[in-house]
Amino acid sequence: MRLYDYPAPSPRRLRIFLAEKGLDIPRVAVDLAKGEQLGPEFRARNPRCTVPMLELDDGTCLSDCLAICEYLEALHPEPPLLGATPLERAQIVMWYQRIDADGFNAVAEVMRNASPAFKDRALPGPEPTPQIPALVERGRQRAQVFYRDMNARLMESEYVAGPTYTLADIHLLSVVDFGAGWGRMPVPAELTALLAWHQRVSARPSAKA
Ligand SMILES: N[C@@H](CCC(=O)N[C@@H](CS)C(=O)NCC(=O)O)C(=O)O
Repeated sequence: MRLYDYPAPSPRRLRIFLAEKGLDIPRVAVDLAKGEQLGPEFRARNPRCTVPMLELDDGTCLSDCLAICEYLEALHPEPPLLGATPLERAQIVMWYQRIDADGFNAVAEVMRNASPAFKDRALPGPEPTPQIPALVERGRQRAQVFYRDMNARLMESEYVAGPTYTLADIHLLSVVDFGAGWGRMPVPAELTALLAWHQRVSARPSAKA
């Protein structure tokens, strides 16, 4: 197996997942800043031109972090990061998708429509997409609503999807750090449940991945 990787939030999600599982997969660097994801070699493996991407020994390529984590969880069930029962799994995936749609996409909307580095790259993928400056402010508003929603959830639950640390927490950690870093949108001080959760999950050794 080979993992195609870059220091960006989606590949980080997978690196944290691997660290929690104690798995070490050889990595291939894809330099997004140089546009290597758009080159013919990578595109032949992943026409969506995104990382992370997992290449199996028979040449099968899996893109999309959730799909890769589902596959690795089936191969290495311990410790469970996608639940131990069908209901737990469904709840974890539900929260993961919510974090993806409302959190990751909001911060990405800000970054990709604001930064000159993303000129004509407002969406990932092979097609050039022009920036829409108005989406920066909308993305900021969406991110604040998202932070408040996650704070409300963490007031009633120790971890995002229930009483244990799961892939949903990994996703939220990567989004909060993405928002605070690239998006310059730290979690507001009054959202104390979200901040306390962030401190707890950041203290896990896997958070350094
Ligand atoms: N839903 C995908 C999202 C992957 C994604 O957007 N990756 C970004 C890095 S965080 C990327 O590869 N961007 C390529 C580009 O900007 O051209 C997943 O979960 O893997």
